Amino acid sequence: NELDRNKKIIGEEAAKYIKNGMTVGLGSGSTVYWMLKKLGERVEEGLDVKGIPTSKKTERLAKEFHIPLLEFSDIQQIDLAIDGADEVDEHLNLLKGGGGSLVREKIVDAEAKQLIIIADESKLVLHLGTFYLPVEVVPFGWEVTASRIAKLGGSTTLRETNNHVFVSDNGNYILDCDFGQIKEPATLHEKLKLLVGVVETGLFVGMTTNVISTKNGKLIKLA
Ligand code: DER
Repeated sequence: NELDRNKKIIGEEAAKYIKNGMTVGLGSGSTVYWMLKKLGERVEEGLDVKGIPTSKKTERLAKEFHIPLLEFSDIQQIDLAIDGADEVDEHLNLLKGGGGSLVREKIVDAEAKQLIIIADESKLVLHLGTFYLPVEVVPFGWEVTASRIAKLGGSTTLRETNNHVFVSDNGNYILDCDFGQIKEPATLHEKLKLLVGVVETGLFVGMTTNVISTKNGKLIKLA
């Protein structure tokens, strides 16, 4: 369908930015899927690249597409990371975590010399916050962490999948938080990070300078 077609052209475009010899941060999500597929084809054609995955799901896909993988202990630097997003505001601040991989994504994305975000036109917003903000929390005492977040003005929902509490790749829980429109993402992120029990937030502020998206189904690039 239209959305998948947009994700495919964006993901395949992003794969072109990967140069021979690079160490690449491999993001997570359904747009990244198309980048991984195209990267796998380029590896089959002889491209020399090493990937560092941002989730177990991405690790599985990379292996399926024969993309060589590295552990953090093996790498000198991450030349480029390519990742998805749930929302992108006009300052290119991001709301991420819809797929539950925000902690490993942020660790890899923050380490990369360059971060390219691949997000179709449905993700481009004036203000972050229409999509609930995922916050990863330690399971122990998550209830009191949730009430601390509520005091900041965010109503929280413990994320579940198939009627079970969702557990991240890091063994933590995710609270999906409704803060309404987030006009000051940096401020909210900092307040949340200071709360006892909070591991990481889905606010990726000032981390990217390049977004590949679409407009009426045509590729556009935001810088
Ligand atoms: O969780 C994330 O931040 C992922 O990047 C994901 O939400 C991206 O969304 P997509 O599956 O629509 O690409």
